[in-house]
Amino acid sequence: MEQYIIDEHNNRQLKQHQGKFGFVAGEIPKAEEVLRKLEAFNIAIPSWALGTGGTRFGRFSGGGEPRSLEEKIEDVGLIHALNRSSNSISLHIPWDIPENAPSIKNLAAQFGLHFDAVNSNTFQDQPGQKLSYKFGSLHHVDKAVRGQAIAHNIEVIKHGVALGSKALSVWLSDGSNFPGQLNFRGAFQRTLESLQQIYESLPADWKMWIEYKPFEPNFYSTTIGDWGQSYLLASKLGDKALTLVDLGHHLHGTNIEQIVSLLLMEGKLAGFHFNDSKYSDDDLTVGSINPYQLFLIFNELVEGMDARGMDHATGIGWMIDASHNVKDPIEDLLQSVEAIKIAYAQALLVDKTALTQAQQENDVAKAQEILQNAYRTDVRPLVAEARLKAGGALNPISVFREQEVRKQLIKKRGEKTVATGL
Ligand SMILES: [Mn+2]
Repeated sequence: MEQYIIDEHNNRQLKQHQGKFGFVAGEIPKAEEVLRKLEAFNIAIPSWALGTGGTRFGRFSGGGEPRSLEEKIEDVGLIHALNRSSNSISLHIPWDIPENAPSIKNLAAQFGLHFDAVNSNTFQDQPGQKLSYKFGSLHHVDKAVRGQAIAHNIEVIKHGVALGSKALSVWLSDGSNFPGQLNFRGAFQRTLESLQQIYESLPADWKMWIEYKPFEPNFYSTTIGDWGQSYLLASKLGDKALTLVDLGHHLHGTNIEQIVSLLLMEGKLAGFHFNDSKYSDDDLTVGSINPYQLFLIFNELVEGMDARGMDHATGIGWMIDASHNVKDPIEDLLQSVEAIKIAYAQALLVDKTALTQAQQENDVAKAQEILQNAYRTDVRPLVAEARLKAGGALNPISVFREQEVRKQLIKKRGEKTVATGL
């Protein structure tokens, strides 16, 4: 995407934008500081979100999907050029094994991108794989299967080192489908021992992010099923191990913002996988179902990070983990990043002094007023202004559509391409 195209689009919309921005900026204190923080805030794009998602029932490609890691990087580069908020990509091994790491790193740098966490995969059997993960990987009763899964994770770290990543993200599907299938303590201990061996292979400046999920693909128990189990593992492993929160990995009604608050308090929050859901792990566009919950989570993040003097942009990992079946993946990712930045901006507007006082006085109605006053502020012109200042588009999706980018991608890559992923 040539910069002049974005500039021309911005010039056409500038007057209208300035009117809206001037109004909001006049209403809030410290607008400049909010803009600076918004400009610094980036969210990593997962390599598997650039193709159309599917379910076990089917997959309906929208065409022009990236056919290679290089094309995935090009797509993230386009997203970043439009929103100036997606300056990194998170790779999944083995779907995205870099054949030539220096040239991949170089290509990413040309788009202003670097590599976020690398993700291992022991939830599927790969072609030619010696032993099966049908009954789990790091928790498996057979030491040889565990050894294979450990070796895979160490291999993923090596790929990450070559690309300049700083974290290994581990999500295990290990669990059981029926009562009696598994000894819970045994499964936990074996998982811990396996993770310890992987942990020993982490470079000094690396982290291990341990993701949890309550169910699916197993339907009776999951060995790392909730934040407590992840936290227990991370605590036993050491300082480099942290708990990763994926918004879709909770049962209905779970108070995710409270989990976030306590993990931050303990210095054990690795970061986020953002998505939204109506029923369970739906992987819907961030903010599409419950934007208020997203705001409440960001409110705790901002408050908790400030309490520990952490940098919002770099203190923990920020990543989208979504996969959608009916939208253009690039448009969906632009929407997700926008929703995250809106929630972040709203959280920055919360009057903390007044909220603390209301809490101290048990003034419940006042506390709610303070939070909802921030939530109900239309911060979209602030987010747009931050994007404009960074060289992005006032309306990224409009540019994507005006330029008929998907049509060009289909012409170049074909109608029937399928990106590696789920
Ligand atoms: Mn996830």
